[in-house]
Amino acid sequence: MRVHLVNPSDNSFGTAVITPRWLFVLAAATPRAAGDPILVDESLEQIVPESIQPGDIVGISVHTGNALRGYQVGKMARSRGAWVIYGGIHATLYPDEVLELGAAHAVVKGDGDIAWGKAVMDCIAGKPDSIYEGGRIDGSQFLAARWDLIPRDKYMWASVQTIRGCPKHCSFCSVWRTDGQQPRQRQHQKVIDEIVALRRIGFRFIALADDNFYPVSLTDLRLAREQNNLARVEELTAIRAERFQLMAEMAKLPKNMVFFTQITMEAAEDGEFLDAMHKANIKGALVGVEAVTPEGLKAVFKDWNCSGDALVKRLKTFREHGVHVLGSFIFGLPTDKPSTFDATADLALKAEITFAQFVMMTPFPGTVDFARWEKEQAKDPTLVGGVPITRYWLIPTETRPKMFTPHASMSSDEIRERTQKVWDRFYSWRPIWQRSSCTPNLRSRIAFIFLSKLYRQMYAGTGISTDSARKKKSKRWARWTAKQCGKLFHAEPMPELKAPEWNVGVLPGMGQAALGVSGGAGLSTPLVNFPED
Ligand code: B12
Ligand code: SF4
Repeated sequence: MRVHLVNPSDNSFGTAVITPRWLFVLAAATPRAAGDPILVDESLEQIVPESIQPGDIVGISVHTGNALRGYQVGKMARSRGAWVIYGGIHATLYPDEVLELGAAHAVVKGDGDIAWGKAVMDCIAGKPDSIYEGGRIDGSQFLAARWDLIPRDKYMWASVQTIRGCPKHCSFCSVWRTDGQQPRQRQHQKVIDEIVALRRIGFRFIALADDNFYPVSLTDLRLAREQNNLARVEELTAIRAERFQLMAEMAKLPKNMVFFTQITMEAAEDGEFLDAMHKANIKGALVGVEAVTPEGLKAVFKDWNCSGDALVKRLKTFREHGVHVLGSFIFGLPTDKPSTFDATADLALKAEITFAQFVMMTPFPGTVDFARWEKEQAKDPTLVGGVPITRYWLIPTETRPKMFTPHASMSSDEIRERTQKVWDRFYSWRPIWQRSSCTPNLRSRIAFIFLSKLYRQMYAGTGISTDSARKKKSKRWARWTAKQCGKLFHAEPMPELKAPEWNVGVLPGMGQAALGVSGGAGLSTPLVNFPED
């Protein structure tokens, strides 16, 4: 009996940009009795059906975008006599759909770190439950990934998680509903140990797979103080102290490491935090700009973001503190007009952000937008090939509409074409060349240019923002570019790199607040500074 973990994808490029972290975390959660799992990431290569034998256990992760491919894999595995178990955000939101359409024996809802082990042992005993409640485990229980199982040459960036959950409540996002609004932080010692393990095997680029790296804003703290809510002030201060402790330890890691995370724009108010990020080698962050007008921001419950010139200033602040921005913009909001597209491109260029993504409004399950849309659709459902449009992920990609929610004044094609033009403008050679001047030498400049073009092409390949005619060509191009980029991202392994010696006696079972209140600093022996290489 073997355990297989499969990350489904219709698009295989042979090389991937970021490791799907869940694969390596679930590998760590796999009971020893089941042996080392076989990891299959279909964004590299498709699964070989003959590798599945009767009695094997197949774990499949599905988010909404890859659910249909996931169900194909599940049906194939079950027909070959395997136990089939699903997990991931989509399975958490639609367990019944997965059981029905994905040929599942079982579904793990929520976090898999603990529940997966039980599901595997139940399969070995021949009696799995149909639902396992993984829940939202505490940050101290997050497992470190099994990086010893990674095919090193296939990925450019590894991924390490430092925090889950987000206190905000944007209307297009499901994170605050599924992962909760209470930030769940991992102790910095565990994060650092994992980073050291990755640097040892030759990863120096690491994405922090966090929902929001800045969970406590200065405004949150001020409000708690004004309300004289001492318990809240203490809790927020503790979370913040732990963030600073993590960044202080990251700053002691080898200087050639590069980290990237996701953060809210509020962080621009907090120069101290941005400086700590810079020192920690967190060189870039995805910032959800979403819209450039006050009406657009209101429409997505994000009116705490800035617009116009104030927005340009905020985005520039990141850069002034040494943190590059990947700005994320949404098109197709009810408030968008034809002029919004050019205005957005102008702003992205004026704000001198390093990368940008322009996504079309997609109602993801579990979001406020989706609930509203589903309610509207219930009155007079739109069907595509017999499938309700509110279950768009079940429509084959060839016939799946590119936009689901009609816009009052623009057709879907118009929005798509205009979005495409914004991508083309932002990623044309001249602005890329200008932006590449932020790099320290020619080699990095070339890497930057390749990465910019790859980023643009990979998005085109996913169908999020392009027409099908460009898709085939861009897929070939992306495959080739990905291979070249892969080489640029390789670093010499550092097997001799020492992990710090933590005073681990106090770690297990420690609550987040307790950890931070004690300052965090007292827990660890200081890390030795590594020489710059
Ligand atoms: C980091 C991240 C990214 C990164 C890296 C992606 C990568 N290759 O890893 C980047 C920035 C590239 C990215 C891109 C996108 N992302 Co993203 N991303 C995340 C984020 C913040 C963390 C994911 C992560 O690695 N977490 C750490 C791992 C360990 O946790 P996990 O995946 O949840 O797995 C745990 C459980 O779910 C469970 N589990 C998972 N799989 C399985 C399988 C089995 C068998 C079992 C038992 C359990 C189990 O156990 C795991 C351990 O507890 C999530 C938010 C979130 N909280 O999930 C969004 C999220 C997954 N992304 C989302 C979206 C929409 C996207 C994009 C489409 C954005 C866009 N508009 O272009 C693209 C699509 C990329 C793609 N094609 O896959 C949505 C998905 C919504 C949905 N319903 O599907 C999320 C949930 C965020 C949101 N706003 O709602 N993303
Ligand atoms: S979009 Fe970002 S800030 Fe908004 S709820 Fe989701 S994770 Fe939080």
